[in-house]
Amino acid sequence: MKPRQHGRVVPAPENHLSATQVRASHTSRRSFIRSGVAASALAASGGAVAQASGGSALVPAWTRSLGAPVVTTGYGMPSKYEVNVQRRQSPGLTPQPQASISFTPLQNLFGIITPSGVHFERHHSGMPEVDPQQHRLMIHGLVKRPLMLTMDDVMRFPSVSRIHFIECGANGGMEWGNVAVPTVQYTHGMLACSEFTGVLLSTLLDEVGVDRAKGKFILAEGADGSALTRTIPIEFALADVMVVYGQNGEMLRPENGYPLRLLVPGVQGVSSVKWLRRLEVGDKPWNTREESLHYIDLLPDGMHRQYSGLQEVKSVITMPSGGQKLIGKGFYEITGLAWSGRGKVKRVDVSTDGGRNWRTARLQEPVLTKALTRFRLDWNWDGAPGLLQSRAVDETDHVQPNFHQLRAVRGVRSIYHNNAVQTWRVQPDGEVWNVQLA
Ligand SMILES: Nc1nc2c(c(=O)[nH]1)N[C@H]1C(S)=C(S)[C@@H](COP(=O)(O)O)O[C@H]1N2
Ligand SMILES: [Mo]
Repeated sequence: MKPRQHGRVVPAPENHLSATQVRASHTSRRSFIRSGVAASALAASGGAVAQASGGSALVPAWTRSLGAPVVTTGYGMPSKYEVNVQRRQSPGLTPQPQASISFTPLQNLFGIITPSGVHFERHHSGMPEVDPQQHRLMIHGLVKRPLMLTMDDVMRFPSVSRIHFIECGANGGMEWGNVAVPTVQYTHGMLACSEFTGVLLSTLLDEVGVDRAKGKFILAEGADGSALTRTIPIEFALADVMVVYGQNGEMLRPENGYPLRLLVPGVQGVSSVKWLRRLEVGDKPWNTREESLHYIDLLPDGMHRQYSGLQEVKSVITMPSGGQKLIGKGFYEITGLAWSGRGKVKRVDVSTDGGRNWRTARLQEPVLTKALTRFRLDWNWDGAPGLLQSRAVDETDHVQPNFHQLRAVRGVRSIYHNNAVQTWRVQPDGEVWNVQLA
């Protein structure tokens, strides 16, 4: 069935930007669509208007003049019309901006790669300014040849580039009890996906000669003020953990751990220690502050679950999503992201009626392990209220739970590891709201 009318999605104005900035970007989109309509009317009328105006009526000013010269120096920035695409902090979430979170604007992004400039940030003690000349990585503990590496040393090892997501374990943490935040940026925006380049940790562990009989765990430590430490089981370390210096084709950004970070694919973000300065091989978990006080799950029986690092299968519709507005009935492409810490996404089903009926979405290639996967589904909105949901299944056949299923096991007192199905309500006026179904 061919869609007759193309619907439009208008992003919600964000109170973090001035009203003029928001209006400017809306106006340009509307006028683009209007000139498109005028162009088809013109074609139908045999081009009479074009002839009368000497053929220039539809030729915009920027086509009739010289543009700005080639920029030969400097670092390129997005168009000024895209100024609304910003990382945002949740006002009131954290009292200190140094120990805070900024969220990725998932509603504005395409494909699976997160531009480095809008990759969410989570710092426990602010962002240190690390001089790569002075930075060192120490590898020691139960090893034969302890090493102290400079950045130059690290970059001489054989390297790999791989696309993986990083998701903070607390992503969605505000929504355990009920709806708390309006947009997908805040519900799911502690999530990003990049092409990372670096050295496999297994390569470095080979170099130092791990004591394979006793060395079962690795402690990773950051060089920031929090000296953040996390224990990583050696199986993970040998499988696919990377010591990373490259992100999306360039050096890591300062906020993402410049010049060196750990990347533990599929595991909650906290294990991907930034500004990595030390790796110690040991025989048991360290039980550090970030493993005993934080990043633990309070279960309904009052027990704490520790070391539950894996990010389970999850998905979310990013468009249409909370805070956006559909302008008129007609065709919309529902699109979103799916991922699993256990491997590849196998299938994503989408419902527009709150889970009564499901249709299988198209998955955009490449579908990569422990990476974001883009899904899409055609939808003709008839103007009736809708309840949009997506539900992902991964290659290990884990199915994303709904809130009832998740709460039956986990209760409502957790912060971390909420992978429940998200519901967006489309109202008859086109407004989209974050809701949870009773
Ligand atoms: N040294 C150090 N590493 C750190 C952190 C930190 O505060 N200090 N935050 C962790 C947390 S909780 C997350 S979710 C990820 C976030 O990575 P990003 O800031 O690159 O998005 O980094 C992790 N690594
Ligand atoms: Mo995190």
